[in-house]
Amino acid sequence: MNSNPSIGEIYAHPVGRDAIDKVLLQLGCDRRWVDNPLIRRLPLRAVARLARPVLGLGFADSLLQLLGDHPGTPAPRLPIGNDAHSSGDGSAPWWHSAVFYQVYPRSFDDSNGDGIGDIPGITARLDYLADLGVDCLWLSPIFDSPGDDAGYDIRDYRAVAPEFGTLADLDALIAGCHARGMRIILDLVVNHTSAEHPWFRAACEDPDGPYGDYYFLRGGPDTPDNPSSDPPNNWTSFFGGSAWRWLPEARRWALHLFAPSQMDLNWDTPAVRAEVADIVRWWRGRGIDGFRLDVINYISKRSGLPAGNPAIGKLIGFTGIEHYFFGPRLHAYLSELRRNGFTRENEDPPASSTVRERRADGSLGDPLPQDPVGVMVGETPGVGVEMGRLLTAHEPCALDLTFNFDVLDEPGRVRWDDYRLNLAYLKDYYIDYLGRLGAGERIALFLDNHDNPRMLSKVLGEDAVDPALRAAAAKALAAIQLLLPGVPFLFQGQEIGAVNQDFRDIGELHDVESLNRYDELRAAGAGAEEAFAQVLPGARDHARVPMRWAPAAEAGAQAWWQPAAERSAGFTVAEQAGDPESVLEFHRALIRLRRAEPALTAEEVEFPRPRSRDYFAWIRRDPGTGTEIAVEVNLTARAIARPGEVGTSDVILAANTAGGEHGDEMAPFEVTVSRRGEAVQGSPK
Ligand code: TEU
Ligand code: CA
Repeated sequence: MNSNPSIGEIYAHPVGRDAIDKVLLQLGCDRRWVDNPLIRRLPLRAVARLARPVLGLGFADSLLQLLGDHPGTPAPRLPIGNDAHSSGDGSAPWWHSAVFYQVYPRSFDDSNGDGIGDIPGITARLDYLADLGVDCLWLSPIFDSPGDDAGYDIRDYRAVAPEFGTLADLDALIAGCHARGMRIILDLVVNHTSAEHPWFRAACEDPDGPYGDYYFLRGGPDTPDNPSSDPPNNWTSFFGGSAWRWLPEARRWALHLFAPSQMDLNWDTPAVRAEVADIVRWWRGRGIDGFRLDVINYISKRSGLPAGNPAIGKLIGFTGIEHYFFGPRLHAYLSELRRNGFTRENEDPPASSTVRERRADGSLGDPLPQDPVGVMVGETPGVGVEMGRLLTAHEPCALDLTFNFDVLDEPGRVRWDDYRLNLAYLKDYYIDYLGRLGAGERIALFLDNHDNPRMLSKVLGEDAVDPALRAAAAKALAAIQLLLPGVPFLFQGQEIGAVNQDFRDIGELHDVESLNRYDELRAAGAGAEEAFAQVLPGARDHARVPMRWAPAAEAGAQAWWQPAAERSAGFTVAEQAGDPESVLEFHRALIRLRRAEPALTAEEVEFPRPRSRDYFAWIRRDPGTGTEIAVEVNLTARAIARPGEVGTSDVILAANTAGGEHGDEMAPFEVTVSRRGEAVQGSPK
């Protein structure tokens, strides 16, 4: 690319397209702006000059540097059936049609009453998860950790934190999953370790020794004492302040993109990459089926750690991010890890256990051979659609799936904003995202996780106090997440319509990010109430409260490490189980339907009425039989007219119909799933 390409040329580059889309999204502008041919012809530098008040100085150079790191034309796509994504025999990999379920162990089930959820507690709920239809569990970190970031600061990658149980407990959980036809993946947090990890201790003791290069230690014996000197660059931490901490004992600065005790690993050091691959192989041997990889797109930092562009820092909220969120060697490091860590070698000892086959009718078969490649699910904040595709669908193969976080907020909004998310945004987002995929590509479908307020609360706001509306909207979200093409990741509590918590003051929050943000706001002059109000909407604690198994448990709720503040009747597992109208049973029914209908895990999809703001419909098609399944969702809390041409009267599943199935009107948040094609034309089912 020349030094002053046109907007169109930038947009033709996958990384350029995502970068422009990101800026527009951040500014709350319509992405279709770039479709204008006049704008496409404009030179980048001219646009950057005009937009200087927003983009600041040096935007064009930063962007071109980023593009220069990555090949402009994507390498050939991996053909399905003949690639690292396949099951080894040429068929599609298991996760193409799987439903994942994220467990937040600290708040799932507490087996010994110490107020902290634990591994035996999860094991005790495996029948519940299998009945729900889950194919694969993902556990947030259960490793030994000082707990400065709820376990995302790991001290020992091969040990279980004592509050969660023992390695033997984990082995039992793995075997218990496999026996029920479920796989299990763990959380690989290897952008950073805890400062208490032996590697970091060794690095501090001898910064010039072998472990010094495991981290980013900068400065030297002559560096004047902090705080009299400046940190090595202007990068900021996601949890506030500088991304550098002074280590008086080592007389060095150390990089931490997150909390000051989460030390960034230097992946340019081959020994670091070998250690990570070893950790993965070790867990694969214990029967672990893969990993979710924490902030994995941050592992490759630009050489020399150059200063971040302040304007980009202001726009995105974090200074320096352009030098590591899609770093120069990211793809190379991930494909290497796939090969050396996730891929089974013939000489590897057999895994302790492997998953039993689970057939479409739910019955169980024999244990399957271990997957040739453990699944790699990338947590990739900031990665857009095209970058995600580069990581998942192109040679050499890197990740299997990525989480695209743009789904969580409307353009121009961030997590901390208190606003009502319009479901029409989800519709636009998915139509665009799915429309950009090639054959064989899959997206991760997620709406909630342990880092975000509940999507249901974002959609309903105050109206979530109305139990009927709450249940109805929860079912509409479930239909979107479980019936669109892609791989759903449910987060615990979604299946019972969990919402945000009525936390009253900062004393009720535990999360490092919220507490730091609060302190920063206070330091900047905000009053206690005002600062709390600016933390609450985005607080990660909302999703981290205990799973509500039964109302009775609330008697002892105070005993939990984080008591749930939200206690409305009707939103516990015990109250919903067996009630066909419940949110829980609707999830079960949706997952059962996914399993039974090949159309719902095939790729083909069509979106009738793409521009409607209140009606979202899609038609899935089974290429084998030609069977079509139409899904219609009323995205609003009002009744709307039903367009006639999409659904049929052969309704196979519905929710919120207000009694009138497939009438001319759709009730608030109504969901209708109906069969079209062959079966409708009379072939008896
Ligand atoms: O989160 C990464 C991340 O970028 C955000 O989603 C994060 O929640 C933060 O709020 C950014 O402002 C992952 C984990 O999911 C999160 O729990 C950890 O705190 C973080 O990485 C560090 O390991
Ligand atoms: Ca416990």
